[in-house]
Amino acid sequence: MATSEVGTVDPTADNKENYCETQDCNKPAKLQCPTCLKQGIKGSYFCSQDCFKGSWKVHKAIHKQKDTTGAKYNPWPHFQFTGPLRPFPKVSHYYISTSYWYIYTQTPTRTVPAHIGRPDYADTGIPITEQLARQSCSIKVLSADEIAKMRTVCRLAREVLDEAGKAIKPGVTADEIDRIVHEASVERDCYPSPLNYYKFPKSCCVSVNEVICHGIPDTRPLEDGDICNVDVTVMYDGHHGDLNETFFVGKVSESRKHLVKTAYECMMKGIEIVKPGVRYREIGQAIQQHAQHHGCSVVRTYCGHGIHQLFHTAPNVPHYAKNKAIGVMKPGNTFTIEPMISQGTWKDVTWPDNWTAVTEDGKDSAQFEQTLLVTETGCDILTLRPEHDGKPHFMTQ
Ligand code: 1AY
Ligand code: CO
Ligand code: CO
Repeated sequence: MATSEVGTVDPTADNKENYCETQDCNKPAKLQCPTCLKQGIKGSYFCSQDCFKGSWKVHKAIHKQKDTTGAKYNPWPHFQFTGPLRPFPKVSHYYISTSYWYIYTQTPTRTVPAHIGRPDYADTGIPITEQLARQSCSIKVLSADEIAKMRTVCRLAREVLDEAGKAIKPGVTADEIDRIVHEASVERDCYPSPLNYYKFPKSCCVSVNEVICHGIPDTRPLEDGDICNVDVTVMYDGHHGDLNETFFVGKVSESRKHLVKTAYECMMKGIEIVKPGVRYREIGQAIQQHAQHHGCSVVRTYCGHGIHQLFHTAPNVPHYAKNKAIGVMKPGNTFTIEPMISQGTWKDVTWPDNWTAVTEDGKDSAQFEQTLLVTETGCDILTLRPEHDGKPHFMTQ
């Protein structure tokens, strides 16, 4: 969709044709839910009482949506949300599109100063070198010089994540966390790798509650009791370092604590088996066994990955058992382990923003990630937290 100018007119004004909110119905619709009318929620319409009744279980979550502008909005009336989380509708900037009003829940794109080294996709959104490398699926063995650069960038990535972690508390928005990540990266002469990677619009991923991964930072304030994953990757001196942690926001329920602890342990179970000669496909076995033992499931769509001069490359590292991953670990390989562990189903659904991955059943999901270097005897965790014995934030919060 082409966006043109920033406007000052009421962006919630309804001057367009409306269609039934029920998934796959799409008939012209004029009926509005009485609760929506009372609350001033725009964008939600139904063609008939039957569709309204059929959609009720999913539809009613919008009534609980929090808002600071007085304007509630359903941005994707034809998408069946799986849980209570919604993209946050606060209008800080909005754009007039040619065909209809579009409310932006994100703030404008941030820029990186010209003196900082940029990946090939920074301007085009297309990671050309990564796509060319995809044809050969060999796993790179890094030289001593390249390993030194990986140690440096992974230390910097850890510093950036720790800065974000300090800011996490109820009321802080994911957009503010993104600003902190962006500024902490730039202060260290790093490029925040997610920015414009396949056109991702922000500098890190922030994934709350039922969001599995790739949440786009928006202006929703974190709420007491949320679990919030921040995934940071930075590029420095031509190399990427990648890590993420799930944080507690205020006072978190015991069941969420159990999920986050299990996700952390799953990552550690995977890391423990890493040494030369082990097959990449064995990692998933160790992880799924632990997840299942604690009543949790393992997401299958998103995997760990090789990382060095490229953000995502060979090997592909599934976190589930009985996978067919290719390759044997060799000293000098660098890759991530980043299991996404869910409380219900392992199945994922992607929001219409084409990024936000959520659980199909709307139950919570948690994740941890480290970048690893295979050594002669095992592995070094290049993104380990230097203080607190390397413990993650949720254990020391
Ligand atoms: C990812 C992507 C964007 C990401 N993370 Cl902001 C951001 C954060 N995460 C993971 C865990 N990308 C990944 C992976 Cl494994 N791989 C890159 C992958 C992808 C991109 C977006 C979402 C998910 C996965 N790209 C694969 C596309 C390859 C298509 C292709 C291109 C050229 C030749 C053959 C195939
Ligand atoms: Co990712
Ligand atoms: Co990663």
